[in-house]
Amino acid sequence: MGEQPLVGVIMGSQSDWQTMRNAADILEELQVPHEARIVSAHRTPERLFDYARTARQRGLKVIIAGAGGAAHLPGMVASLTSLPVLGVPVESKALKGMDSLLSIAQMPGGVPVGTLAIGNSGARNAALLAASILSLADSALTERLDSYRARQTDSVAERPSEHD
Ligand code: RP5
Repeated sequence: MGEQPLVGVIMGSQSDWQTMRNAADILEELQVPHEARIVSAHRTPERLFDYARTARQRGLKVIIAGAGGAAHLPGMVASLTSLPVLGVPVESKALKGMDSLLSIAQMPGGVPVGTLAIGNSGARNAALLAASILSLADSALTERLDSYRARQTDSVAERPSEHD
């Protein structure tokens, strides 16, 4: 998207993109200007500091941060900016994302990260929540979000089918 990004979708590794693209896809669908970047708390700490410290002045309003395993990225970003940070626990191979979930959710009081579900659902919901936050000051986005919900409701059949 060419416009000034309002949502930053960041992730600890290229391997997280398969999950985090679900967030980017929803933002695209809702026409929310966004950017996607790889920012690792462990491998590129200087990039992390720079990204988080300049986020507000660059015009970002919400940051969605996805990471797996020892998932310090969302918490570290939240420590460096007062923008809302939504954390997505990426499913890890060894512990199926329980490690990611607990390391993102168990923040000390005073440094909040809004933690979503493990994996693709969490990434999708982080984007919907980011859009919901932005819709507080954007009535056109509110309409797009409401239409999204209405389409979702309409897509649910009343009776189960024999064919999935
Ligand atoms: C974390 O380590 C990343 O967020 C990723 O989920 C996990 C594994 O990274 P790779 O070894 O696949 O680069 O920092």
